[in-house]
Amino acid sequence: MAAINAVTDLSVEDGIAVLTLNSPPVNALSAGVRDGLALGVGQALADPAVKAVVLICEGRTFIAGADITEFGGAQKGASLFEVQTAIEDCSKPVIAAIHGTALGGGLEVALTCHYRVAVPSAKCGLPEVNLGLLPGAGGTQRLPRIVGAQKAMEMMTSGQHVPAKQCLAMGLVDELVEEGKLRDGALAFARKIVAEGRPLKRVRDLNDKVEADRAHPEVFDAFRKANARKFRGFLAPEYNIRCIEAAVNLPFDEGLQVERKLFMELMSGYQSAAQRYSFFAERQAAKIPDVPDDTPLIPVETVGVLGAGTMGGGIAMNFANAGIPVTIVEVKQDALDRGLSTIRKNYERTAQRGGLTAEQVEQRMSLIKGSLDMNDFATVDLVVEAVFERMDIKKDIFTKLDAICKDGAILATNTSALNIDEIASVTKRPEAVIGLHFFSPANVMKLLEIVRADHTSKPVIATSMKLAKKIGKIAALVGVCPGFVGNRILAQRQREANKLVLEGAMPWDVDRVLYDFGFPMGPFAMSDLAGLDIGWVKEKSKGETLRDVLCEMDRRGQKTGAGFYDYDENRNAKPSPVTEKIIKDFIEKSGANPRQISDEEILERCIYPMINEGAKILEEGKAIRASDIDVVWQNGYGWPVYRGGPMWWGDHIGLDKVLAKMKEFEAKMGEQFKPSPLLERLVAEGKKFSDLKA
Ligand code: TC6
Repeated sequence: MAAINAVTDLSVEDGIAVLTLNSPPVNALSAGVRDGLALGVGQALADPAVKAVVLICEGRTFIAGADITEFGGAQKGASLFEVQTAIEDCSKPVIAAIHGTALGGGLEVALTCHYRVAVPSAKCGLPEVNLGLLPGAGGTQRLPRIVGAQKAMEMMTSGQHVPAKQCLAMGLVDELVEEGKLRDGALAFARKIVAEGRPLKRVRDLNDKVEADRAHPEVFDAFRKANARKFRGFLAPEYNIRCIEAAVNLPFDEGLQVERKLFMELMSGYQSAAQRYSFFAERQAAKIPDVPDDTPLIPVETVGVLGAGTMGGGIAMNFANAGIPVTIVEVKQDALDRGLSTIRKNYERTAQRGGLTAEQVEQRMSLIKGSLDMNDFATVDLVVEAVFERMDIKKDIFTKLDAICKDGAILATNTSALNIDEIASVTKRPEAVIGLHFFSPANVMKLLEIVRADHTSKPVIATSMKLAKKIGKIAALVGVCPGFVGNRILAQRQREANKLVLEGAMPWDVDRVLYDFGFPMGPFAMSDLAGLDIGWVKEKSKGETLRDVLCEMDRRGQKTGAGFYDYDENRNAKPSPVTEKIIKDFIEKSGANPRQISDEEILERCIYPMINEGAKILEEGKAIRASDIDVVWQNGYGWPVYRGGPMWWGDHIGLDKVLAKMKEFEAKMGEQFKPSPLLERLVAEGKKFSDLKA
């Protein structure tokens, strides 16, 4: 084998050249990889002994895409376009041999090869949409030529990774080869096509599919309409669709020009910058500066969950989904039965939608065991407590868990607000106590706030972070403070939303502004959905708040057909004249003058205090980095992905602007708008949150 450069080798076996890439971790198309590919194909072409070329990768995957870290920098080495032209125009067949994932630019390179073979476990996809982009290396023009416009739209607007078997059925892959024997299989395939004298198959020349699609222009608008809700606010899905329309309606080279123009527009916009940032933010969040990668892990083979309510049940499902047996303990049989039956119903609903087979439902249920006896936690490796949010109850439970659980077991609480140091203080092993704050519905929501208490040990933190990944969560490590990171910031937004309503804005005005910003719903619609009476006690209610009055009138949200909004039988919300009158009475009683509040003020009042609170959290060391706060808000609170997160958004709009407004609000409305010293300092130094080191 001869080295072409540091990341590429070329060897020739029986007339077949094997061009091997080895650029960990994911063989992304860095300058070195592009150079290696261009040179390697050139050498193979020049060697008269070579009859065909196999392109294969070492390590965990085929090329997983362009090197995202290079985006925005000056182009070095061969361009991707040059590489693709060298492959596509090569007069000897080039075969892509795929394992792991062929994604983005990786699949686009494979699409310029004349044939593609893959192992059954491989997957192919064009996930650029998730980075706010489109496949800008001909993918938008080549993919529809193989799979047709409809399938191309589905793949490119979802970014899904399509399993090799389906790729074979669609013609995206020409042959599957035996798992673990990719090299031999690809070489055999290459020999076969040489022996058969098969012609070079250039995807750009295939026109049957796009010509057939040209007769059905209606598919594009139908697709847009069917996905309008999902695509709301995002630019990239629409741009991907426009490129596919171009593939169908224009000659290949003109389609490429449309692709280039739209790609550049997306690449220079803020949405893609935010989405690329988010990609790295999620991965960064897994890294804890003082908990090194080689920190010993505690094996977690069995889990206990205390509480079979909505939260406990959802938490248990996460572990069962990952094949980890769970024991759920409840106090009363009927509560346990109800909890287990809700879990079963959830699984069955997924099965009805085609997400699970009946057998898988039974398999998961068989991993969940119900019990009324906490002593059944004696052998588990981790217990997650998910009961009432009351300190006395939690302390009692942790005293018992400490006595029951084996040495080395992790004792976790799902509290969303209580002081975990105080909970840990009742045990003889505070180092084993940690917060695992799941979000409701816990089997669906991706975020896991992992809360490190004063004495939590490094192995317990490292194990929790690893376990989060295993159960499909995105974890952020935070510190103990009221509401931790997510709810602490939420409280700022909620306070301002409530105040705005008492100054003259209507709940639906506030909701509309936040919805238009990109949140799935505003705070008042959210309260109606969750139920206004959560934490409300009838006997103690004195009609002092808007919520008190609404609850006293039995307007408790969607479930009672009315809350802040009125609801029809299909739960469609309408602004409520009743609520409006209550609000007006409230304002009148307070002696205030209602005023017209602009959408701009609503947005700034809701968002800027969140950014400011994030700065305080950073200052206090309750989050490791600004991007961790953004990970929390994107994955747990519906912050629009294309706006990065509150901290990224602050950087984007300018911290000086945020600071100036906070000062203006502070002067008019007081203390709660006091800018954090960190915000002041960053502005004084001309810096951003992203300049802060973890
Ligand atoms: C594109 O191709 C556009 C083309 C148009 C051209 C004009 N670049 O996710 P993991 C790093 S756009 C640079 O933990 P997994 C990642 O940051 C691209 N780095 O692993 C991490 O680094 P760390 C289209 C990348 O096994 C490490 O690799 N492609 C890239 O759970 C491991 O990553 C995509 O969007 C990259 N492209 O999942 C694919 N990809 O260890 C994006 C990964 O220092 N990648 N890294 O933290 C993925 O979806 C996943 O990484 C995966 C592997 C499925 C490939």
